[in-house]
Amino acid sequence: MREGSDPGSHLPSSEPFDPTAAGAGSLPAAWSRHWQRDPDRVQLHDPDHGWQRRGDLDAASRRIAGRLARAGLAAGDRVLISAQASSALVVAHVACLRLGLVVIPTNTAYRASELAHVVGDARPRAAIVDDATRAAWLREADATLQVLGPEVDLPDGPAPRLDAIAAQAPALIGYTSGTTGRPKGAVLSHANLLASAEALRLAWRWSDADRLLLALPLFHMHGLGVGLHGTLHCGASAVLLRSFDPEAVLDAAAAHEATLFFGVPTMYHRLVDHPRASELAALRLCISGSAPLPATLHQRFEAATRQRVLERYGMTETAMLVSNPHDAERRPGTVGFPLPGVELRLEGEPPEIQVRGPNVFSGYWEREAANREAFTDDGWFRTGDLGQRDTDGYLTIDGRAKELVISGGYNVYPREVEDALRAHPEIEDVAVVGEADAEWGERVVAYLVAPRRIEVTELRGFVEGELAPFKHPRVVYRVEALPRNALGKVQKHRLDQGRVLAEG
Ligand code: MCA
Ligand code: AMP
Repeated sequence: MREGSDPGSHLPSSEPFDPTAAGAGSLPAAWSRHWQRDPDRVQLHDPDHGWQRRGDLDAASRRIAGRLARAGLAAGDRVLISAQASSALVVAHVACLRLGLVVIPTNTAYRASELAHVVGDARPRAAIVDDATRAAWLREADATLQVLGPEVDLPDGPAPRLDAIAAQAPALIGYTSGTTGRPKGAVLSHANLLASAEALRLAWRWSDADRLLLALPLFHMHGLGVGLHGTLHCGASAVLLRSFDPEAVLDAAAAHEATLFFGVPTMYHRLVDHPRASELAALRLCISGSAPLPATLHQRFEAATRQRVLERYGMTETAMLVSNPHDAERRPGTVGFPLPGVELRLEGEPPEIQVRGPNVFSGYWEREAANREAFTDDGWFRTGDLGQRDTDGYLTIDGRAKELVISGGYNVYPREVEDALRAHPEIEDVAVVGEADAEWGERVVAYLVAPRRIEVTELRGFVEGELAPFKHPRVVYRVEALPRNALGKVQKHRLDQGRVLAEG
């Protein structure tokens, strides 16, 4: 640890944290200050279109906002966006926020029924998608929905009023945490997202000289709220990759002299053994999150690349919460200290992590009962994660009170998978859990009671129309019965103790 530094504060000695530092109120109002100050600096690179300058993003998003406004969309309307990373997608996203529209980022792997759930719940007026099949599914879900491509191919309109939305207005609805079967929408305001971006700017010493290698999808908080919004907030630049491929990451890092890489642990697992891994030594900072980074992988990665990965912890509902320090020891197996503005407490037995701060969302979209459960009476958000702090104050996440499997950084809600499997005529009883896996962190496993052996391929075929492939069970155990307590509730911690009749 550097002498005199306080690893828990995260702050550079000269700068205090002010959640309203971005000042201008909304995300795009804060970003546009950079666009106006120096429009010629490059901002985003995508493999098809090359570099886009700040001024290009300003002008292109202004034009798309004009089209959306002419098509009748107005502040507060929801727009579902589901597309692979590209500069067109970024322009469309920024245009929506500039008009005060509320973006619903949606996984491109979703199937018809998953999309129909989001459409039915959030009632978007428009959707922006990059694939004809998903476009058709969306039209089936709501015939009145305006379904557009990422280029928003509509007639231009008169210049609308931009960047005028209030800080407290909603910016995103992120679908997550389906303990009741289907995901619910976490509503994040511009102020929530600005507070988080400002905390990260300070804590990670993120400056306009940084260049992020962004191989994460732009439909989750990690790629979108941290990677893209952070880049725009700091006036920095980013290189977008359509998908994650270690070779492409290494090539892009070298070609564009990247300084930052953000990834989920599965990405670090795939990079660490690559023969060119040592090239990553040229980066300024590597950050991991969305799932636990095993301490052994942290150490192997350092040996291969000389990078001490900085692990951090966040949630869709809160954006980023806790981070290892930039200047002091980055302790493997821990997530570090609360970020500037975030208050954290450990409550109950086993201790649950509860949080408060300007980054924390105000509630789920139209879910009063869920909101009462999500917050304590004195206003703290229950994360559902279990944790403890070591004697130096570093937080470790050592379990989950909520039922959740995290596979490759994607959340899978066992209840949703169980509901889909239960529709199978021969499945009498089913329980879905996560099993440790070196590459994915956890993999989805189903325990079935059925009159015959059902192979995993058959099971996957059965849920194909209902569930995105990353939610499919990868292993199936046929068992005599599921262990239940006196109240009839399945005891998931005892599932692996029963007699297995077949495995597939
Ligand atoms: C892909 N597959 C997966 C996953 N991803 N299976 C299980 N879990 C996954 N995460 C399967 C596909 O279904 C397919 O299998 C096969 O892998 C190859 O698909 P492909 O798309 O080529 O996979 P990939 O490109 O290798 O994807 C791996 C990945 C990706 C790059 C690690 O999963 C990924 O981008 N993960 C990041 C997710 C993320 O951004 N999470 C942030 C959430 P088959 O052919 O058999 O169907 S935000 C969050 O958690 C909070 C706020 C936070 O703290 O950040
Ligand atoms: P999501 O609902 O996709 O926002 O996922 C949030 C969840 O991811 C958290 O509640 C944690 O369970 C998990 N998570 C995020 N970052 C980490 C991390 N660094 N270590 C362990 N779990 C994490």
